[in-house]
Amino acid sequence: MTKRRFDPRKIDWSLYAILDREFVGQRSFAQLAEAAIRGGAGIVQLRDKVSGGRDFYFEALEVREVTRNFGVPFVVNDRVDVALAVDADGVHVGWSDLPPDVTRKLIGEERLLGLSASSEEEVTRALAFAPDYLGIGAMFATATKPEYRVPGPSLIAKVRDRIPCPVVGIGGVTPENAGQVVRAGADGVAVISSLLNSDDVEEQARRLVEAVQRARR
Ligand code: TZP
Ligand code: MG
Repeated sequence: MTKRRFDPRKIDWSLYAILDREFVGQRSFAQLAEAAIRGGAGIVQLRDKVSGGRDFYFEALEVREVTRNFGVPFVVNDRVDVALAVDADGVHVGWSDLPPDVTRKLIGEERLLGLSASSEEEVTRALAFAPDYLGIGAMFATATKPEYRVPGPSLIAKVRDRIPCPVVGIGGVTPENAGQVVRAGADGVAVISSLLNSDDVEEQARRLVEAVQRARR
């Protein structure tokens, strides 16, 4: 594990901020990344399901600069090529992206590999690839990914003991329900809409972080 630039055990997983293209509006990626980090996000992901490689690359460069200035790890969703092009600190792949072992081969040992799971079977499948962290969801029904299964926080409670890496709960998480996710055994929460739909992303990040930390005590 010490081969990674960012040791997964030392990352603050409380709030894993996901900057999704479709929620940016008139704001810039750089502005949102900075607000999320100032509010306490310990890791930042860029997610773009609509742009082509060119726009995705320039967005990633923008986020890359901010995360580097703050010393916070930066993960690119889906796209290994974009991650390598901007020298991101990690890649998150799902089950319709490049296979995890192929992704690992391409990104090397110094970058983080994140995987998704939405069932006990997917947890087992993911663990075979020794991911640096797991995103488990959906915790709650969410319009951001409406077709996704909703196993809820109880899935985390069921599988936590056999997962050796950090776990973040994802899907429909808000400051109001984040505590349930942490009490089920998650190290933190990964959030898009509750964070980016706010006019004050920094303050909303703070609310999410506080909810997570309160639940840990
Ligand atoms: N993966 C599982 S649920 C989800 C993703 C990307 C959507 C998370 O977005 P939101 O808006 O925080 O529910
Ligand atoms: Mg994906």
